[in-house]
Amino acid sequence: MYWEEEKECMPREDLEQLQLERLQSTLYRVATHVPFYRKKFKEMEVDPDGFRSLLELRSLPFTTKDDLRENYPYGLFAVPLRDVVRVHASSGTTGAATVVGYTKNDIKNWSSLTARVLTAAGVTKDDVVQIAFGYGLFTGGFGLHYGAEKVGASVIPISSGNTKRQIRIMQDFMTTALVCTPSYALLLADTMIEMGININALPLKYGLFGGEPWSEGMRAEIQNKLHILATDNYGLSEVMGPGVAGECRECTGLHINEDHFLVEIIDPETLEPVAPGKTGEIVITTLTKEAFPVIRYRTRDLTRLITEPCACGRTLHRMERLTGRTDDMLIIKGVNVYPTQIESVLFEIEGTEPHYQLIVEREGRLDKVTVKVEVVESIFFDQMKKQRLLVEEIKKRMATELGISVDVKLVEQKSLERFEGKAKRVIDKREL
Ligand code: DLL
Repeated sequence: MYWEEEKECMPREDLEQLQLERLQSTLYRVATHVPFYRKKFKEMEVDPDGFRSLLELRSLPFTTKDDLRENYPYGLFAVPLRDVVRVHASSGTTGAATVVGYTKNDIKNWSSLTARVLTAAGVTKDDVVQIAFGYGLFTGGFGLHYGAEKVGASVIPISSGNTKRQIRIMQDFMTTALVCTPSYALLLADTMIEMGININALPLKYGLFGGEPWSEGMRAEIQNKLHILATDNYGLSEVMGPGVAGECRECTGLHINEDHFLVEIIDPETLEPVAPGKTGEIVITTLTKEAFPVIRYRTRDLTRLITEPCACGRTLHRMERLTGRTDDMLIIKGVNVYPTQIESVLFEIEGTEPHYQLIVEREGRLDKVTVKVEVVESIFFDQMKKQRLLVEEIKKRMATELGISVDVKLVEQKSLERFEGKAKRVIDKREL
């Protein structure tokens, strides 16, 4: 049930002591080997040798995606390249790629952490794990692959894409755990339904999904269609990749691997910590990374911390499923909303399909959003009246539940683009 019980269930006091010691050695490492941090520490008068308490974390500088880009490709590495055994990169949607490296030891830790995430979701050595994340510079495929092997499961490194082949392999190789993005899981499910496959007869038991935002509604949809337990896992290449946090079978938030990552939740405007339990940007400091340590990395991801004990027995704090990213936020007639909130409302409305797209345009200083949503066949080809009622209902729910007014366009089933990796739900036509 646990991969590393002694770490995952550590008394908080011991964990905090371990975090402090690991932070001290990380600070020493970056101050000695990374000119970028040495300079920053000097400017901010940080004495890495005099760091005595986790409360002093706030005196340390932040690291941003721009800092990574400015030091492209290897400028922030803390070891010589000869000690780096693996390089990954995140393409991102804008700007230069960011490059990250791993020593042998980093790969060992990474494997243990993805093994934790897989174990927490229920995966054991008796499972057949189909990894439908891309293998390559993206961290998803390789990251979870090494963890699944460490668990001792039989791993199918199929990588992403080729949906029909994924399904055939899933049937023939008797896959019990599927690992991919939630949107791809849904595409696989819909394709199987379309092909008339009896999903109930498949041995599939678990789905571990991550890499992109999704909602509770989407979880329910995937669980119902695939007859599995679907858990959420989170990570980002800049701090490691998958394995930063993952849900246990209670599905009440993602346990953060706090013995390797120190997290803070800050207000992205004031950069001060938010009140306990409040939502803000998660900022992560790596505690064990050798090749590519980062100090107070601004993830831009929004979540809140759950510190109450979890029924599973892990003492690691949890983060709530991500609400969105600070850079995804839409301001619609003055109201701040995230695409995931729109998704949650759509999922509750009868007659709509779980496929949608948000078209964002700018009118003056505000965003105008058109929600394109696929509807069930009976409505699409039915009388205008039913369609009108559905449009009205979506508009009304968006207004009452999110306080926003949107335009709604009903579209035919399968008319919106499907994705094999991360879904792109927002089409941004603004010229910012
Ligand atoms: O997506 C790492 C990963 C791979 C995580 C596979 C989980 C599974 P990047 O490509 O660097 O790394 O993208 C990281 O994706 O900052 C979030 O905005 C988003 N993201 C990742 N996991 C989740 C999740 C990988 N569970 C960025 N829920 C992050 C919501 C997620 N968003």
